[in-house]
Amino acid sequence: MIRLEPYAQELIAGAVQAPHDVQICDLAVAKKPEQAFRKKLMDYQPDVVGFGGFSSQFRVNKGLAKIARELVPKAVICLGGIHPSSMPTDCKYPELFDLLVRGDGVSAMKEILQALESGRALPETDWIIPTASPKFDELAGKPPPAIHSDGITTRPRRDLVNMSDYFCICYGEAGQRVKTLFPEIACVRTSVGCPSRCSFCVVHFLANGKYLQREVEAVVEEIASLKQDYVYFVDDETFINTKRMQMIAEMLIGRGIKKKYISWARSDTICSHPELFELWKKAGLEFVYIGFESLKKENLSAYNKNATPEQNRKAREILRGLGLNIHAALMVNPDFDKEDFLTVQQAVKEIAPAEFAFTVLSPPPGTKSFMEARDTFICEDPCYYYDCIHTILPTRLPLKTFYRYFAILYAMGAARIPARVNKVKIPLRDQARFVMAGVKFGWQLMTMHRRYDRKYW
Ligand code: B12
Ligand code: SF4
Repeated sequence: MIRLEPYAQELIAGAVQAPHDVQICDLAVAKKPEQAFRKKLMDYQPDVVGFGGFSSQFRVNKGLAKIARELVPKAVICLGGIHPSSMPTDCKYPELFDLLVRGDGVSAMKEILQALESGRALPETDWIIPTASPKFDELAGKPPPAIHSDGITTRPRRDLVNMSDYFCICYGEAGQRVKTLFPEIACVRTSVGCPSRCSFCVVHFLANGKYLQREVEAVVEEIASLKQDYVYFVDDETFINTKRMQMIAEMLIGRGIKKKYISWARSDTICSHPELFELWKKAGLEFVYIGFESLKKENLSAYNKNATPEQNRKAREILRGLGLNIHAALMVNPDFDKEDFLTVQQAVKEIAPAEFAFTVLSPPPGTKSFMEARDTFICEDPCYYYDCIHTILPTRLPLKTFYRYFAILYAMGAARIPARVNKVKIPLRDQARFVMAGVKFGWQLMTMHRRYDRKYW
């Protein structure tokens, strides 16, 4: 239950300079998305239409591109973001998209606009690929080019969206009364890429194995300019360079910038640098997201997590000791039997209080493991189902039983959120909103098996 601004689109909009203009249409916040999209196209009559989003949103993007072809037939239509970056050959629809952008969209958009402005043919580079190109089929399994520095230095155009549409969950501190459980939030990116190689993660493929860091001054400047009190770091893994993170915290404290921060961190980093998290607590860090994945050694080794159950437990102790809220990400393997689910239940009890997220281990689209598992998928459109909640691999337990156990985990997690355990006072309307969303999600999980062929139930 967190909704973040369309940061990628805001950055790409930053590439559009006068005399051109740009608008963002975030359909995630529209009440009637298709109608909103049609209206935007008719009113604005764009020359270029760009789509982005998760792999699971590609099917929706195809439908929207069809609408764009009908309503603005002369517009150049391009598709960027995670899906064409990881699975370009899946996006070969010349009737819908003119161009694919793999990797950085900021520098790509600059090139596309320059070409259109000067009447040149649409560009064809390593990262801008016309869907009609004969070279298209050679892209299978190839990572996108590493992100260009433009993609990390450009200022996002937050003025093009309504920032009050975006929020996080804030659980406050023990005994505190909070004004809202869902404060407004802004995103800030400080780096791209991650040197770790967790087997289920596509980040190193997307970043082409590189790790790019933004100037600390620029990061602090962007944070200082924000109207929002909360900041979510949309890095792949924020605390990789601990010296740099120390500098950022010191600059924030030195400049008296008072914000609250949400960030991902690895448990081994927390264990080896507890003093850094103490410093960040002073700078305003409130919530740490950790990919614990499991408290079992063999699972962590299988995921190539490069962290141990002991480090996971110690990291939890350190953060609790500092009074920081924890978001604990735990992984469920399609191969799990009843006993394995009970082990995860045990981990939930041990880690609590925390906000819990459970994901189903699924090979990421575009990677070698995805291609290798292709014949075993239990759904026709695995990319559409790739949200780490739907399984794309066969489960050992019948699907109905699998998702019953999965739903139990979420119910156990919801009963152990920091706000409940710390007795934080939350406005009644926010409590109701939280409970309603939980009930809706629980129902979706309990009926999840119905989205698959009956033979798997
Ligand atoms: C922050 C983040 C989130 C945020 C949401 C971000 C948002 N605004 O919606 C939260 C925490 C909510 C989240 C949730 C999930 N996430 Co997430 N998330 C990320 C993360 C770490 C960074 C994304 C980001 O904002 N980056 C900063 C922006 C600026 O970079 P960017 O998106 O890459 O955009 C650049 C280019 O791709 C390109 N580009 C992007 N769009 C477009 C469009 C056009 C037209 C053009 C030309 C170019 C272009 O230009 C941009 C600038 O250079 C990525 C990791 C990653 N490396 O992508 C995972 C990632 C995107 N998430 C992923 C997943 C699976 C999920 C979840 C399904 C997981 C889950 N079950 O909880 C959910 C789904 C939520 C949903 N909406 O359905 C996967 C997606 C894989 C895939 N193939 O779809 C990733 C890649 C992580 C991973 N380890 O695999 N996520
Ligand atoms: S540490 Fe996080 S971002 Fe890095 S590879 Fe592992 S899961 Fe991906």
